[in-house]
This record gives sequence, C-alpha cells and structure tokens, in this order.
Amino acid sequence: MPQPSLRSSASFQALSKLAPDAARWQMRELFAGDPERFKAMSVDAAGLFLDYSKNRLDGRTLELLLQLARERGVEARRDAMFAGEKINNTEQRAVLHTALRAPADAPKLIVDGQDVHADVHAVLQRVRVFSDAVRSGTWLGHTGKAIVDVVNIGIGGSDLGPKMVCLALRQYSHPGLRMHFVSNVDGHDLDAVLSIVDPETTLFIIASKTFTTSETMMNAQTARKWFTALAPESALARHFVAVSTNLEAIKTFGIDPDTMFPFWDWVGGRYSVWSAIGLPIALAVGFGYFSDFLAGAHAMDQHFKSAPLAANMPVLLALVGFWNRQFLECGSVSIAPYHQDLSRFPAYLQQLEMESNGKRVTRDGAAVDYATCPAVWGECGTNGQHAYFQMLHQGTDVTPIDFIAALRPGHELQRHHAALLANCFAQSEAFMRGKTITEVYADLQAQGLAPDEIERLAPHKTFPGNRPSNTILMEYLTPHSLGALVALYEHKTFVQGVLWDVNSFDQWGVELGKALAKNIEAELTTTVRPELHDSSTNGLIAKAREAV
Ligand code: G6Q
Repeated sequence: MPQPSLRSSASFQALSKLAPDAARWQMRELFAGDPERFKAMSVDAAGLFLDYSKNRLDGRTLELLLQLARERGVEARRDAMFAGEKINNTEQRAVLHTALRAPADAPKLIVDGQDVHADVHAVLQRVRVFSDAVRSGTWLGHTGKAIVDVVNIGIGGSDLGPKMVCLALRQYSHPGLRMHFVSNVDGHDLDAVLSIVDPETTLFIIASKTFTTSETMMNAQTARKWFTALAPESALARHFVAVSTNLEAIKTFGIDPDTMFPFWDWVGGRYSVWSAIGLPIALAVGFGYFSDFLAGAHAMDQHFKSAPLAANMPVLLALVGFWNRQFLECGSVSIAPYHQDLSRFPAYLQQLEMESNGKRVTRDGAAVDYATCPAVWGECGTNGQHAYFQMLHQGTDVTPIDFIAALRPGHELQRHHAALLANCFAQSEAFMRGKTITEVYADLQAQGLAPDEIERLAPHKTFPGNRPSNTILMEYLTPHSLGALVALYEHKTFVQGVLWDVNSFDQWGVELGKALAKNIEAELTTTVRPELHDSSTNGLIAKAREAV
C-alpha cells in the first residue's frame, strides 16, 4: 500500500507549525533553562556515546519527531529489512547487510531458498583461511616469496569501505603488508602503484559486485597485462584473486575458482564492506580484528532493532538530522572526525548518505514535495578549523556538524590528545554559543581599543552561534567501535530514507554515469566525428581528439 504523503502526517504538520518559533530559539537559553539538557539529550549504545543536545530543539520537538517516526512506519520497515523482505523495490532485492555481521548461530534466515547465515559464514571461513595464509607467509608468490603489497582494484562501494577501514585501523595492521587502493580510471592512479610494487610479491584483489564496471575492468586488465609481461601466465593464480557476485565473469577473467570470494545481490555496494569486499581489511588487520569490526556493527544492529525509539541512537541521529534539513532548511551536513585515522570517514559517509537518499521520487515513483538528502562533506576537524570552519562559524548558511572523537588515544603523546579534544569540544561550544556583539564590545574595550575602532571591528568579530552539532564519542578507535560507528550511520540513513519515503538502496544516478561515458569513449578513440551532442560537448570532444 502506498505510504501517505509526508506532509499529510499529523506530526509533520505539528512540526511545521513549531518550526518558525524553533528557528528563533537560542540554544544558550535552552541550556540555561534546563541544567539536565545534556543528560536528557544524550544516549549510549554499542560502546558509542551520542550527545545531540546542541541542536535547536526541545522536548516537545523530539516527541513530535518520534511520533513522526512511528507514523512513517520506521519500526515495521526496519523489521522488514532485518527479515529479508525485498524492500529495494526498484530492483526487487532484499537488503541484508545486517546478515553479514550476524553470528553463525543467529536464528535461521532463508531468502529465495538460500540459508543466508550459512552462506555468509561459509564465505567468511574462506576469507579467514586465505587471509591467514597471506599474513603468515604460507601463501607465496610464484617465485616463492611472501606477499608484501596488496592492491585492491575496485571503485565506489568496492573501494570506499575497505580503504576507509584499512586507514582507520592502521594501528592494528600487519607491519609487513602494504595496502594500496586503485579506483580511478585515470591511469595516474594505477601507474602510481605499479611503479612501486614488485610482481613477485604483489597480490591483486579485483573487487566488483557486477564485474562489469568499466573503470575496474580497465584497471584489472591493465594490471594483468603488466603482470604477465613480467611473469608467466601460470603465475596469475598466485597473484590475482577476485570478489564479486558474478562468478562467470571472474572465471572468464582467468581467476582460480579457489580464490573467488562471492557475495550476493542482496548486499548493496555501499553496504558491502562487511562482505568479502572487506577482504583487504582481513588481510591488513587479520581475521580476528575483522570479526571484531563485524561484531561492533552487530552490536549496533541489536540496539537499533530492540531499543525504544526514544532511546535509539540511529533513530535519534536521523530525527535530529531530519529536523535540521526539513524545518531549519540546512542544505548540507559537515562531518568532522577529531581522529586522524578517520580521515576517509567523511568520504565514506558521502557515498552512504548521498547515494542512498539523494532521491527525488518516493518508493512509488511520485515526485516528492520536500527536500531530501543534504550534501555531506568534511574532513578531519582540526584541519577543517584552519580552512572552511570560517564559513561554518560566520557564513550565511547554517551547516550542522557531526563531531566524532575517541576519548583515549592510540598513542603515548598525551599532550597532543588533550589539545585535540580541547579543539573538538571548544568548537562545538563556540558553534552553540557564538559571541554576541555585547561580548565583542566588552572584549575590545578590555583590550583598550578606541571606541571608533571598536565600532568598526565589532560586526566582524561577532558570531551568530546557535549552530547545531552532534558529538559522537567512543573510548578508543578500535575495530569494534568503528564497526558500531559505521552501522550507526547506515541505520541513520535507513531511518531518514523511511521518513522521506525514498528507496535508499538503488542508485540509478550512478548507473547513468556508467552508461554515458561508453558512448563518448568511442567517439574519442575512433576517427568518426558524429557531433551528436550540444556544441559544448562536441567542442570538448574535438579538443581531446586534437590533443592525441
Ligand atoms: C554502491 C554503488 C556503486 C558501486 C560501484 C562499483 O552502492 O552501486 O558505488 O559500488 O559503482 O560497482 P561494482 O562493485 O559492481 O564494480
């Protein structure tokens, strides 16, 4: 049955009425009026802590948002996802990334006649055996040397997850294995890696759900050509493995069936880091830590499944984000990890949220009459502070920020960690409090500036404040806490998708890109001049052809 429109829901209408007042609320006053605000607006789950008190909302707003979640059927849809129903309705697929991290003894789950948990654990077992062999040096290259370099060739969901996690868990990594990630069809990407690795000690992983993605196929063919120019064909089996749902295509490429790692069409690319697509992670940190990563996500799944909505971390994160997007009209969200090892986390979330919820029609194909996914962007917080935070503090747009930090460092440089956390907390305080013109006057007077100088400078030194942020803390950045963090955002994305009534699990915009380039590639490389395009595209193609 079609979902009633978002605007027709009683709680949405009540929230719309509240919004003009809320836009005027001052967080300073909300904090001053309620000493318990932090306690009331924070939640623990799966080893993570979320403080969402620095948002422009009050208890009544939250109540209405929770009611909206109920009206939109968040719980029923969540249960349908976990149960393996085909909620990806444009591709008629189940959405079961949660099954990838469920323990082997989880209650049986049968989808299309397949025992999902048995299949998942059979592949995990193969990942375990293979990663143990490579890490221990029992898996040898064709000349009898141990593997030193691992090159993952994949793009989008077959690249962003493993790359982000390998960086985040660098402290858990095998000291003798170097991980490389090649995604771009730009030859500079592959060339940079091939120029520093040795074919005798390099393992290539060709990672592609479909095994048809042109960038990945071109990089894989070039890597294969490079390898066979330096080593016999028969050596390929020791140096090329593949992860895909398309076993026929892997076979055609020439990969040994023993080193094909399958996954299934009910795993979306951007949700595939938990599957065999995570093979680089198992190689880098070992299967034990890879399992901890899965366990962290499973702990968040359990919380998401069972906690009441009002104490459910992914639900609350989603609702606060929805409020900021819908009613405070914030067009983007900035992610600020205060942890260097999470440097790729914003890029990972960019795909997760924008590819999932960057949609303009409902699940039934009707045009939405409200805004959906905001732009997601960011980078390590301290670096951002010296760059674009200017705009976040004093620009004309209000951009909510997610601060993410570990309370304890993975190093002994204590002074650095105190400085890092001080920056993180000071920023969230400053975004909330701002600095009023009266405070600026007092400051400048105390500095002994002349009245006309104060007058001139004061507007520039005033900060509006009242800018929303969340803070997510973990004790240490570990495989477990990272797993929980990623799953938190997956479920946040899911809940927002339900509120907006979009299909969070297809990506027709990305598919379009895959088809478009093919036509122009032919025009760039043949002598025919079809001039089928607009004058700009024809002109650009002509320029490229002249440059050959
Ligand atoms: C993810 C998207 C997309 C996909 C890449 C790579 O959800 O579908 O980012 O992961 O286009 O696709 P293959 O893994 O099929 O090569």
